[in-house]
Amino acid sequence: MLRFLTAGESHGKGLVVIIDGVPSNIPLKQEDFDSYLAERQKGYGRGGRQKIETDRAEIISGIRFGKTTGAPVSVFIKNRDFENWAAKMDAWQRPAGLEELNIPRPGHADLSGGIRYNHKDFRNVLERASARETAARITAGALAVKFLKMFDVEVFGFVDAIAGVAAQYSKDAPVKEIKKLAAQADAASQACLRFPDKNSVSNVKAAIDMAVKEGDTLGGVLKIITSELPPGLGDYTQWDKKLDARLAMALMSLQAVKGVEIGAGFAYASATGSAMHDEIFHSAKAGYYRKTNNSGGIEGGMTNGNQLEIKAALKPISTVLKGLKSVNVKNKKAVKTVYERSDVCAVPAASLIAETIVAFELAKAFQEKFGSGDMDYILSNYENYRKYLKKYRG
Ligand code: EPS
Repeated sequence: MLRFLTAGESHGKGLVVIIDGVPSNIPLKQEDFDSYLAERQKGYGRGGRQKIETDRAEIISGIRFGKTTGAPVSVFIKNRDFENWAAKMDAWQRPAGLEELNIPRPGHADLSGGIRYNHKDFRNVLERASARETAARITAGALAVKFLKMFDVEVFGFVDAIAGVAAQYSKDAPVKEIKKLAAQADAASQACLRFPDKNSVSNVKAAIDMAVKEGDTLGGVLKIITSELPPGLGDYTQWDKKLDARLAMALMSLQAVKGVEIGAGFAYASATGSAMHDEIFHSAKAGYYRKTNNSGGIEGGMTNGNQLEIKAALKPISTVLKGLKSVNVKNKKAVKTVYERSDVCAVPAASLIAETIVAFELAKAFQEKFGSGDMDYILSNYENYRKYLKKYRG
């Protein structure tokens, strides 16, 4: 089974990811990892930390002469900022006079994590809860993206809305089209926003500028779409095999995500069945097909052959410059939170990370259906399945 674990602190030596169950003979280049790492650091509204870091994937194991070997792939990503934190993050010696962080930030893991692990110095919590962890996670996802490309599957994560400014685009547009729209808007605004609407991208930029000015932060909605997937990935027979459930869990694990919606999602709840369900048609050329995709490509916990459409809602970053009411846990005094350098809006970066999170879950589903071990073996099983699908559709 394909899986990964990450370790590392935001201001520690670096981040580590171990990806287990990787098939052999996936061709990879340094660039396949580093392009995702570099893109993750971009995004209008990011904080000062990204000027310090130049994230690069140092391959420790599992790749030889440009191909995966089948052994666990392990990767190290150095934190350049560690130089400035070496004493404060030392494994053994506490520097004399080091101040503790005793004021938990509302919205962050600080207080709940402090209670969970019995810390009153919240640095022990925030270092690991920080979204810096996604630098490790995106590396696992980048490998999954490469795996899916071998099946001609593309995944794209982009920004659907920031601060209530929603992108206007054709909702069922394919990956290629949305990618083009997002690139056009980025070029028009001279900012990395991954927002597929050049007419209102300046409003998004202005909303972020305003939040910076007011010492506040912003959230938004991100969307992930794929090219058409083969039907039958995932499973309806057991709760933890359902693909929609697994995608939702994986996306909810991304820092700051508070909601996940598949296809028309919440709109189903206030509509009639006859208005919403994607009716089934058949033609000799197309086989079974739908004219709508309200299901977001998933029915009964399985892909139905349409493109996947998932949204996630991101809360505003919880480190807020203007400060929020909190309590000093040492003396129980009511205080305002103290500002630590952070992002103002991380939705564009989160949309890219979400792209790789979805890719990883899909790669798992492909492996479950078509096998593990060697890539040639997996691809030949996939070819057989495509023949079976042709026969089935008649
Ligand atoms: C991040 C690095 C962090 C934050 C951000 C994500 O760096 P620093 O704390 O040194 O500024 O900018 O983390 C958070 C938003 C958070 O809430 O922890 C990164 O590399 O993505």
